[in-house]
Amino acid sequence: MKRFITASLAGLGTLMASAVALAEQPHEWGIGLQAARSPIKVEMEHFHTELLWIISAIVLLVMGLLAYVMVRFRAGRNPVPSKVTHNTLLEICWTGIPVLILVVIAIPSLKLLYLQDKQPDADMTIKVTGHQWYWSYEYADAAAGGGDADFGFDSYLIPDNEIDPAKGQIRLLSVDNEVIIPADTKVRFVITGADVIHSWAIPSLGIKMDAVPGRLNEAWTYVPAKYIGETFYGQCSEICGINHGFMPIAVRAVSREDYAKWLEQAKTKFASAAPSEAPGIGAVAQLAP
Ligand SMILES: [Cu+2]
Repeated sequence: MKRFITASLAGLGTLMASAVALAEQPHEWGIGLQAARSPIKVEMEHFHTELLWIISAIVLLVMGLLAYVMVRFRAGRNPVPSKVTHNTLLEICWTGIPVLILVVIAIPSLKLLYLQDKQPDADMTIKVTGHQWYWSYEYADAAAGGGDADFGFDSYLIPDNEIDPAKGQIRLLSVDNEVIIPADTKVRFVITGADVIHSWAIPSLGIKMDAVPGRLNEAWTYVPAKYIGETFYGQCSEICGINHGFMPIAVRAVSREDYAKWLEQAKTKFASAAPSEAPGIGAVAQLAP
């Protein structure tokens, strides 16, 4: 028993340590939501907690009623059952109250959906394209606050045998080219697919948006300055083929100054490496009679 407690405490210690160090990525034994790093995710957490209270209250009420009925109206205690089948007031209540609960849930839910949906005054836009099996990113009006910087790059998983934990790289989550965004900036993402449907999802930013060929979906984020230097990890969240599990997403927030510096380097570094054409669409066109 003593050993068990010691082991549990040690486990808890590691768990808490890892929860601090790895807040913006999945970690072992994690059961809660990933730590919020954007205003949308903060709202999502609130909504989640609110729903949890409502659900718990309903479960307790129904369980209590069932227990009461089973004890109070069992055959031994209630040998002659009542023949009543209708009760107008009761029926109005058990229809009306659930409707009210649904309305109470629907209002914040819709507010949150519209908050996520569009960001009309975004400072910059990044186009995200899902491919089998990697992501490509295009910085169109990438200079925050105006300016022009047209370039793009592909972002691939770092294979297991090249992962370097000393550099903070994480198996199945780290990529060769991270998406760099400035903190304290409204960043709009327009998301599409080149071949099949993928989904661009980053739990800590509260983003999960389908990448559908022939369609531009939208998402946005705003990372407060206190999270500068953090990397937010995500994975493709729509089964898209054999390597669906091997096209992770890594977004890093940097200061506006560092972003400007990175932008200068990136413009030359990625100038020659234009993002790949959509191979899926080309292949289909060739197959057509
Ligand atoms: Cu995918």
